[in-house]
Amino acid sequence: MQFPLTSARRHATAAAVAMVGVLCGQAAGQSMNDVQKAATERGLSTADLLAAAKTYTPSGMKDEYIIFSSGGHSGQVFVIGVPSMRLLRSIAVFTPEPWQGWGYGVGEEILAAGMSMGKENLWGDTHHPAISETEGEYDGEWLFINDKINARVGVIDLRDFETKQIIKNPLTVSDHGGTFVTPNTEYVIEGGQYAVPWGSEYAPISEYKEKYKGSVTLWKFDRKKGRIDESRSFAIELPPYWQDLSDAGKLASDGYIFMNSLNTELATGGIESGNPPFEAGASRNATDFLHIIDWHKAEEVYKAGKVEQIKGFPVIMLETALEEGLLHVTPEPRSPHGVDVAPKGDFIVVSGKLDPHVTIYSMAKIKKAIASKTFSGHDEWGVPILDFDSVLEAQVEVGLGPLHTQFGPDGYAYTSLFLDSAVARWTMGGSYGKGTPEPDWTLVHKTPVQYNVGHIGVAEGDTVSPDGKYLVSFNKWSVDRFFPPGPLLPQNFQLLDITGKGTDMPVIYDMPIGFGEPHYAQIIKADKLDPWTIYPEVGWDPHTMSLDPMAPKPKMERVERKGDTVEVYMTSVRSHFNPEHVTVKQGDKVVWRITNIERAVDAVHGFSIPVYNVNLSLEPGETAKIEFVADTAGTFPFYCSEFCSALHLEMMGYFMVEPE
Ligand code: K7E
Ligand code: CUA
Repeated sequence: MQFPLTSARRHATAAAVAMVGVLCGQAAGQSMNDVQKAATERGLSTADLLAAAKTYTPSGMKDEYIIFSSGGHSGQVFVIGVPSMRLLRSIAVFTPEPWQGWGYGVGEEILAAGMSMGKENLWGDTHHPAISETEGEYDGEWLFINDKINARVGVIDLRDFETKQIIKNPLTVSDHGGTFVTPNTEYVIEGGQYAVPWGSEYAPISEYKEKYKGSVTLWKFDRKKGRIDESRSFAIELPPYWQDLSDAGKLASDGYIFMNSLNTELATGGIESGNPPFEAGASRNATDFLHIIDWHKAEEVYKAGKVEQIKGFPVIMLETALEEGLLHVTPEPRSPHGVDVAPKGDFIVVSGKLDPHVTIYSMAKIKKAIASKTFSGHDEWGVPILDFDSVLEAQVEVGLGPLHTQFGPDGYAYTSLFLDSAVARWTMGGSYGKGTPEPDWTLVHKTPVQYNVGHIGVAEGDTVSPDGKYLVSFNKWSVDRFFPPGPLLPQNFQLLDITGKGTDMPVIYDMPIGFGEPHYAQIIKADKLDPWTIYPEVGWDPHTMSLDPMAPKPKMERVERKGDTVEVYMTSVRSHFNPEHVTVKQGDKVVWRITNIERAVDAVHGFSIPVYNVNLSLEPGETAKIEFVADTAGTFPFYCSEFCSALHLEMMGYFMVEPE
């Protein structure tokens, strides 16, 4: 039996058949008839087979691109291959995660550094990952991620895909417009979000205008140390709007930060007292303000010491920012969400959630308006408002609920439409014009997605040289797409093939994400990443990224008592720990060092102690140190929690705590 073949699809089918032929390898006894038969039995169309041929990744074949996706309120980052859409790992950042041994014996100090106001916080709400950049290109060395709920930034080393640092913003308690990096990763930008008094101290909401503050923080990244250097970082005070998404300028707009806002109405809510709820109060105005911040200038002002120390952190006060002319705003329609800088830095695209257009600003016109002081007025805080018409380049009607824009290599731009549940393709003008068959600044096509897309990611689509090829639609709802695993449904990542022109941009794969609610993601060419598969030397401490001189080595295993402290020097190798008996007295302090001395790729050992809430993941060469007080007497079989060998169940020992 043949699967249905429309004339329009005949060409595509030939390609599919050819590709499936290659994929099948024409093994003995197989033929294209078998492909047709299997497709018919499963009710697959020609388009389905073509999509399969474009995405099916046989065992051992590697992906061309890698997605780093935020994990939303799982507090983590996900690593996914494209086009296979296979989940390769999650990276624990703000939330303890036992498989990675994050927060169950190691990582506690890093997690603790991010705790707010002396309280334990064991989750995060990750929104915007940023791969480090060199000259506006992803360089694949570092990854940054914000935590919206507690205004924190995580730093992940892409040599081992592990979190090395968590920084708590001392000024504010929520962030959204971050993380974004400047073109050479000089700074990691973190915009505040919901205005609060400095340090999130108490002030009644009736004092909103006087006491509540907006801000943006520029964290200095020290590439050599691989850490944010708090001592060279600073913030800029902004009006108490809710700062929203931001992007760093590049090339034509190098040196600028663009940051949206909402609630320029300064609504303070209070539905319970008969006031308009925030949702109405904060979307009353037809426009909000795009902040345009000259960070080169701000850096000079900071270095000249024109700052105030607030909560021990240097802040360029709003007054100073205005005196120095480093802050301007311009109107943006309506309840803006995404702001995205075009590859050459010459255009800035803003999407207003309640406006069916994307609004495109020209950097050349912005610079001119700043120089000639073409203001349409000043806001309540005296911030000069650049005249909208004098900085506007174009508006393109794309559809309902535009959120985020990414760019292709060929003059197309793509915008997610939350309400339409679609991805719009439209043409750029200016220096990008004529790259496409269609006229400049024109909507070309909308591909429906399922459902309610938030961010989209195009391969390297926010760099100076987008690759195009693939677009991933990070959909918020999945409704009827998958088997419902209870009422909490997965999100849906849909892969689109954008190699075609015009209306040719089909969905070719659905990937359910059954963990957290991702927001932004960046997609990098896999060959730009060069991760380690084993640690460079036996006794490597991933937290310092250096050899630990105290790391246990073979033949130096021992248990040593020093007063009330018992020090354990342990090694693990298939399939035993050495030593296997560790006996202490109740109340002893235990310092347990353990090294995985394996050199084989993937020879990971776990180390878990019951009752004491310990689980480590020790990758080949890794050493770790855990410390605890043996306050509970008993007999505790510890074991290796990774199935590392045939005799893995025998990879155990006894931790015995003698009662007092
Ligand atoms: Cu649109 Cu936090 Cu970037 Cu979600 S944000 S979608
Ligand atoms: Cu080592 Cu199981």
